[in-house]
Amino acid sequence: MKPILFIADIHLDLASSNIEDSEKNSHFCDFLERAAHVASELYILGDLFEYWIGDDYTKPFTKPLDAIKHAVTSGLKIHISPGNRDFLLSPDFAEQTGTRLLDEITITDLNGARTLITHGDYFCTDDPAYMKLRKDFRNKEWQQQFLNMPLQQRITFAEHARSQSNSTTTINNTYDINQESLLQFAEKNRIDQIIYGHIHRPQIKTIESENLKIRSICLGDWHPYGKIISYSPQQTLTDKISFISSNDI
Ligand SMILES: [Mn+2]
Repeated sequence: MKPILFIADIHLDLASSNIEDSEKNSHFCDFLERAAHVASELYILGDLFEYWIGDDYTKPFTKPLDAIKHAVTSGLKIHISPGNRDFLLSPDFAEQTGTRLLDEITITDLNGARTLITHGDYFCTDDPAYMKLRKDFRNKEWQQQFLNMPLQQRITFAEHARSQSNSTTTINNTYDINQESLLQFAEKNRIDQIIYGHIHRPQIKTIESENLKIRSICLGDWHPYGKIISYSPQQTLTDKISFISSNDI
């Protein structure tokens, strides 16, 4: 059986003229083609796109969208979690691309290990301002109002939100998920491990409290390559997991 791949935070930005962005875009398309041969499933854990502001703004993304469709047609199952940049990906998008949109909090069984799969910002409870913003953005009425806005206005909004977010998340090294919130959730839901992204600091570690121990796997963002995880069908919770480069698939 083929392995399952986990990636996050590709932040595709097709509107950008930056050389690294265009390298990343073509690397992502190549990666998908190779992944379709070597893997059975691919989990994209949020922020596939730098921002997603509605399904009427797909034109810049034609190449990666075609690459996704092609990989799906070749037999790769693709699951996509909503990130804080692309939570507006719609069921229609999933249908068009043949992918499956995951709930923000998804718990799945990986060879007997109950695994929480999520973008990660759900647990950034140390930042109350961000949590408030997050709540507003997830509000269905707000989303509908936003999607009804003219395209140019939505682009301006997203560009502004991006500059705000860049100044807090990537520059601030202390930005992290709150371990207590995570452990509370893990205890309540009997989680053995979490796989997430968002923080852009790839790391595999054990997080524990008095009565609980979980494995925490934070994936890397892409520049143009990303640190990703390949989960083999035999892999159990006690086996060592290590990162591979998206370029080595
Ligand atoms: Mn993110």
